[in-house]
Amino acid sequence: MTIPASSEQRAGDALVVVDVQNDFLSGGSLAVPGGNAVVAPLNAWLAAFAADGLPVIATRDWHPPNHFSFVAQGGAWPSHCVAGTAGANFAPMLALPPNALVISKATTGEAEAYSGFAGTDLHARLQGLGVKRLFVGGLATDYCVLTTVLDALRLGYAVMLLVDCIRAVDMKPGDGERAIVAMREAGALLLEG
Ligand code: VGL
Ligand code: ZN
Repeated sequence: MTIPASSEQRAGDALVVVDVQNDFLSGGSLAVPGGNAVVAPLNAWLAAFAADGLPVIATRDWHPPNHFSFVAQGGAWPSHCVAGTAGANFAPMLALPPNALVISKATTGEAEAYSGFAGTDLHARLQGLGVKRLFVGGLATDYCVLTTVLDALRLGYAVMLLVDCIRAVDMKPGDGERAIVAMREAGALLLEG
């Protein structure tokens, strides 16, 4: 069951844009298949949240050059989203408002943080803003979106998953679909558009 996009944002909502960074887009070092396709629908949500003066959060992978998740350190991923490099920049076409709250994660050598809540002050910041419900889109469905959504639900937020605004790595075929099922079963509502 997917809710049509006519469900509107309201006071107490925030939009969370997960890791829409150059390295996860086409030509990037860890390009997510179809990743570029999230930008246009996310821009529509960004415009809607901005028009209503509602908070926008942008998370970013922000790794040191020797992050332990990189192949050179024995990890699983090619080097990606190294802090301060072009690959770590938000996609230039992503229309983030100037007052977007940027949350950097996995910023030290030995810590992984797929979730925007892991090792960050995101929860405290949202509480300070009186946020109760999160609209979540971005990359990648089966890693950072999945873990961010599951953490949010555990922390007591309602979550609207923007299914047109996410794409999966699909290291194993079906990972993205399984992640969506897991988020839905944990309590996320799926929202089109
Ligand atoms: C991510 C793999 C490694 C993500 C981050 O943003 O989903 N995936 N680091
Ligand atoms: Zn990473």
